[in-house]
Amino acid sequence: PPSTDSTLHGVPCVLMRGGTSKAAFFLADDLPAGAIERDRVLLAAMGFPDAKQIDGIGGGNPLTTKIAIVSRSSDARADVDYLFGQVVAAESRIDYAPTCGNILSAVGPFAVDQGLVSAQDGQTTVRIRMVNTASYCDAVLQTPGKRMRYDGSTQISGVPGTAAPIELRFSDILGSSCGALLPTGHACDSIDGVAVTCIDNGMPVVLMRAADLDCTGYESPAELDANATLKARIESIRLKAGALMGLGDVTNKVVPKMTLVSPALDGGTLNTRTFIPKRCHDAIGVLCAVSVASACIFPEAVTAGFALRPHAPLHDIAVEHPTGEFTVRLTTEQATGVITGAALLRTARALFRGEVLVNVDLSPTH
Ligand code: NQM
Repeated sequence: PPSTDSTLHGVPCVLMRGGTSKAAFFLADDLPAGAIERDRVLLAAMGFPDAKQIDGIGGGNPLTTKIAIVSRSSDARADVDYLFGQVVAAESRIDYAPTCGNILSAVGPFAVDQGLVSAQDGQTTVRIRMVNTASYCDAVLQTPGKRMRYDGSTQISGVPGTAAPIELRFSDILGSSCGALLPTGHACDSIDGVAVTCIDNGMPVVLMRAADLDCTGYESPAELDANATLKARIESIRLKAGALMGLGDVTNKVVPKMTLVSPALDGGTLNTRTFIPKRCHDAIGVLCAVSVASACIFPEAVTAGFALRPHAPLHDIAVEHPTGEFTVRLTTEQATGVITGAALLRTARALFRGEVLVNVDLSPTH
């Protein structure tokens, strides 16, 4: 039943783990229609203004301060629309510029659980439109008896235990935010005297060799976060790269992401440390990993010295990160080497369902 308290208003909400991130999921119809009113409700639900989000359900870390808004799609190519929001803690603001591939993995399960799509007996493919970047993903779910199955035997780095596999098959993600896979027109540029690869296969990312920034690339996220000189150098490169990539002034945006690359340690293709963009990720974002993997097919990219993939129709590229590895399967056109698809496995699950209570008035202002 709805809250009876006169100052707290209940909004239906499901907290979901998607891959290595967590988000509050809402049906679009349960939120105010206007963007300003909607964001006021969402920020109150997460617990802003306060970096720890002590008065809300946000997790105090960018990976657990995420929002997903889902609705039936009017697009013939999709079953559901997924709008992602990254809460920017320092500014009590929600950035809708990027999408998020980890949270994307929970969109299919949420859509089935909420009855937005009807499940098949066995497997169900949910066609998702990623509204932020106007791109598409097919999520293949396990649905025996036409019900979402969460348990299974798939293990992903950074998540304890095992769960049912969710296969994400992306299409149309080349240049998702920047308009081109190589938005500067080159596989390598020099910014502040550092060689960089600016790339966007689902997520705008700037790759830099760790050694060029006086790091090994094997430091822990905490060590890197404590290195103020390094972070200032990365932010200076990011602001210039953002403009070169056609993203404009990125001072207040959470893209491009910044990835340090180095040779693999554990049999993978390459090793990474990613800033998202101010704090070091404990693992790596899904679409960030797809973009990093995509750089490995270019002989001019900063990865080429240790992670160049020869011309082939199929590439399994293992991206190592602080808590394990992430394998991205890229398909390329045989003749031209042009990337035609990307696929990977994630797991996800519902954590709780109910109402989040907010102390803002939900009635329309006019
Ligand atoms: O790159 C973190 C995450 C992400 C985003 C971030 C993601 C992606 O791990 O698609 O998944 O880059 O802010 O959830």
